Amino acid sequence: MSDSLPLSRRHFLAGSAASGIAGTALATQSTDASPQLPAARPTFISTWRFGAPANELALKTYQEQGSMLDAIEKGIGLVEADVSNASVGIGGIPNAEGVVQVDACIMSGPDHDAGSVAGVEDILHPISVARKVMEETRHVMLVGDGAKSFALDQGYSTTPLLTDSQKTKWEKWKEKQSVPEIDEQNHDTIAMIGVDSEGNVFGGCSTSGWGYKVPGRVGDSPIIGSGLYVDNEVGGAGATGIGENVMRYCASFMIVEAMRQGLSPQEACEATIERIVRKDSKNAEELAINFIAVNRDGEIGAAGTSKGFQYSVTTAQGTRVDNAKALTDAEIIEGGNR
Ligand code: SD4
Repeated sequence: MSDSLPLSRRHFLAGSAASGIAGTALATQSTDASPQLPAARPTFISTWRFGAPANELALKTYQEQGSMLDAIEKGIGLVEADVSNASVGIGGIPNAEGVVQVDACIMSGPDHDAGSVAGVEDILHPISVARKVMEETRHVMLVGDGAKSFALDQGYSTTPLLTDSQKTKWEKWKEKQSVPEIDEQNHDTIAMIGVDSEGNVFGGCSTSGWGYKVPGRVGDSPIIGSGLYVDNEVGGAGATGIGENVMRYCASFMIVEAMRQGLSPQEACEATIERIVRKDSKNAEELAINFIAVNRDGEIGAAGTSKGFQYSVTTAQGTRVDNAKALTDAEIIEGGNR
């Protein structure tokens, strides 16, 4: 069984190309996994339903201020500040010691620059600190206490990220200490990719990671090429799900490289999932990996091994929240090699 990515385009998504971005307001959820929306620029695509208001803020920021990095930072910052979101920023599920440790990264396509922080405590906007790492240091990634000190040096203040309700849940968890599944309720990383009106590609990703993780555990989200990757010649991709199953494959990088070889964003997401599922000892469901992608033209794609994976896309025409195509083991095995 071949591991190689396909070298030719295949068109296996049919019937959904005509579905447009829904009107003005936030969207309609379509039932037919229809990621083939008309390409438009600027475009913002992000993981999950809560990506919709984040995209809208990103688009507004870009339209008003002209900066895609501001757009990505503000859009993701909205989700980081949302207390009700249990896997990003404040309100996130803590680690096994009851401490919220957050991860984030940002990438700028035109100069292929990147910044990242991991395992940071008490910082409300890790995406902003990741941007500072990119812009103010000669490094790409800072972790733990060093990242926190850097944030404080840059003028950010500390904010307790553990909410009372997450503390209560953690205390209950501690009694049992069972490893929580990453499922539909426990799945909230935001990865966002934006393409500006000229086709330049930018992206960011932010998470508090796997709930009750071993202290110090870092997932895919802040790892360039795993939870996020952009290449200005091609497009970008981002991930959500069990980071361990994404980072072992540099999956976002793999998707971007598949697009470079001529696949559409949708085909690239699916081909990458198929390649991982075929190789891995875990089945599709156990892998729990979900991806979004967009190319320079603003064409989008999304696919996952989790049935409930939704993504949000925003252009000047409006916002749409959609179910991503779910790839099961059976489909992948029946699908043959691609
Ligand atoms: C992680 N990928 O830390 C993140 C978690 C996630 O939906 O995306 N949850 O592994």
